[in-house]
Amino acid sequence: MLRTVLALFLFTTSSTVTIAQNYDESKVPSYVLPEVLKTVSGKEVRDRKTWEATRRPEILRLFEDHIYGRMPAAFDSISHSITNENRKAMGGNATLKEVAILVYKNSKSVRINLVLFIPNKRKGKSPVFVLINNRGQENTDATRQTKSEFWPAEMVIDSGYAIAAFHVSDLAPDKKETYMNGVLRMYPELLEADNGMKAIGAWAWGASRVLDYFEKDAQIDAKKVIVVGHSRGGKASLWAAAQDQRFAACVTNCSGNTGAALARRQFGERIARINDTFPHWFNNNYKKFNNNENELPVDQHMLISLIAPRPIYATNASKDLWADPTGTYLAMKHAEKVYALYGKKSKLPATPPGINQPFPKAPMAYHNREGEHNMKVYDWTNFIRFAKSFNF
Ligand code: GTR
Repeated sequence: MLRTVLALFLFTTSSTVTIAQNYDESKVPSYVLPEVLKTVSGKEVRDRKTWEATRRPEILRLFEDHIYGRMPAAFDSISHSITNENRKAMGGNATLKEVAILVYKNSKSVRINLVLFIPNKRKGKSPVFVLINNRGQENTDATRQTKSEFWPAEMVIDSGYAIAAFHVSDLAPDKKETYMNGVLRMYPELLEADNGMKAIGAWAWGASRVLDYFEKDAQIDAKKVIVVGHSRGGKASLWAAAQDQRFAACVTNCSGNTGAALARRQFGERIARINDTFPHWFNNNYKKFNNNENELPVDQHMLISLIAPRPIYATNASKDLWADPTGTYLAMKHAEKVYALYGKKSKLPATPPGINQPFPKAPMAYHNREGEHNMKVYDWTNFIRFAKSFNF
């Protein structure tokens, strides 16, 4: 409700947006999705080899150039230091590590502050859920004085998984006036280019640097990293997993427009609105698709396809029509054929399951939780079931 009111408010105060939001399924226009298994030159993709050699790189480049922006090619160095360690955190159940990850390029640097809890009862290296935190820092409180359903660390530890988080502001402040005061200071050429990354790209890049750290932590299994994000963070978790294939699995919670939902349905939030309200998220080229979804050379099912054959979990919330639950489900369904190239059969039913009917199994998982736009214990309970379904 709050989001609907907000949408109406933004609509009436915005100067450039001219189209009202549609929440009526019967008013979804007819559309034709770009074919995921046909190359730009028109060749059908029938096998994994052609997908990996030709079509996958093509699609990745299209997403970079038209939506999320080109990512930094390299950096000069990366180092880390443990700023706090407690082997008896959570009443002895976990080891807490607070880690400062420093990345340098051209004598500029960013510092990513990672909070990491590792289960003490697990033998050997732990698989880990890492959250790209777009909400308040108190949600991932290392002291555990504040506990939040958004990041229910105790529950995840009790289930035998490590849980980590970093805040988006370490990479790019989430404001159109200041987003460049982070990673982009190191890459002025990307800031200037129409196809250069902005905040969402910077957040995804940060997730990859955290993965670099996991590769150096003897208690973490860096081949079992599940990247998690909610809403704008869920757009970033998808983009992180799409371009960094070291992420073993992806959770995209209520990610909506330019996340897991199909743009061409024009249901709920639209490209014009997201670009108008958050011009600092996606590259300049994306603005060409304001009120012009059908001209996009991709749609979001193709972003999900880039994650294949790795497990993916998309969610929605029943009252969060802004994020288009049906469009999210359809994007997942349209990506199934890429999973099939790898012999991975999706267990998702043909039509969207009802509210609170989770399908938390690899390779493709989905649920529509009852309630508002949020990430809650209900969601995390199913993310754990999901991780267990592929034996992490
Ligand atoms: C909204 C935005 C959504 C989503 C959300 C959030 O205002 O329109 O695309 O990102 O914010 O991040 O909670």
